[in-house]
Amino acid sequence: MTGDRSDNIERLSPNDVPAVVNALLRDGGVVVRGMLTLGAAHQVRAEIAPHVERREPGFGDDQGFYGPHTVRVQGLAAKSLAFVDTILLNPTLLAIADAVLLEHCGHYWMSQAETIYIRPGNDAQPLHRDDVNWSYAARLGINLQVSALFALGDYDTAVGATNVVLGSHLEPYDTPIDAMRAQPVEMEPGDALVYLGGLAHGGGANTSGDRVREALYIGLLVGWLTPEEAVVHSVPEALARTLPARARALLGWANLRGNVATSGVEAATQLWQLDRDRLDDYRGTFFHR
Ligand SMILES: O=C(O)CCC(=O)C(=O)O
Repeated sequence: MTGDRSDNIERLSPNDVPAVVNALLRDGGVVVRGMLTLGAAHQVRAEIAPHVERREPGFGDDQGFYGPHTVRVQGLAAKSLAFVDTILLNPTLLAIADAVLLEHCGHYWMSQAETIYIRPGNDAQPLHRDDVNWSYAARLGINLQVSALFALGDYDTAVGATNVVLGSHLEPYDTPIDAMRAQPVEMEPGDALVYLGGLAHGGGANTSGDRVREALYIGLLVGWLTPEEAVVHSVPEALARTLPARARALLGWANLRGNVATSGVEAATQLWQLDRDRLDDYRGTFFHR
């Protein structure tokens, strides 16, 4: 499927998390080969397929950025248990996020997860840094978000492989992006492009004529910033009760400790609470109040 690769992005095994983190911090993005098994990629794809079929391509008025021929489905935890088991709780992804984000927060949570299925005829997306969503915080010059784009199917240049500008995460977040330095990152199904919120990137143009680029995006964000997707509203209480505690917490059904524990007081702080009850105690008084 993929031909000669002209990019120079590191391609590493999910079993060597320290090497992945090292490449991520150095280059801003890294490919983790086989981060999902092929079986898991097929399962996730199959479970979300009916939702993708029902969804119109495009996204509100902002067609240029989100793509008039791109299908984006969110609320994935309520649509696919395979998504929860193999992507949200992916042990490699969480180990990377622990290493990168816990330096700056007590907890992180999911900012957004969505399909990004780029159909033929969609132009390349403008290059951008995701951290622009949190521009005040981006000025701090710390890592706010770890994201991954999982290849569920074809991910070559003709279908719109993601363009990245390696090293751009080291520049201030509002530095103009040099498109001449962008390179497409081709992947095999099951591979993931893991990248920092400061990396300039964008979906590629789909010039294939007859193939769809099927990617699944997930972003993990420091717990003191507001997620991009209103995640907790898409996970009903009945479902939240059945999920593993870690999944519940990542989806906003748990209290957050915003700060790194630098003192006893900060360690005790509890954000995202209701009437001082613990949101993560599903046997407690929070539900059905
Ligand atoms: O589809 C891609 O490869 C990147 C998508 C992206 O960066 C976005 O939609 O913000």
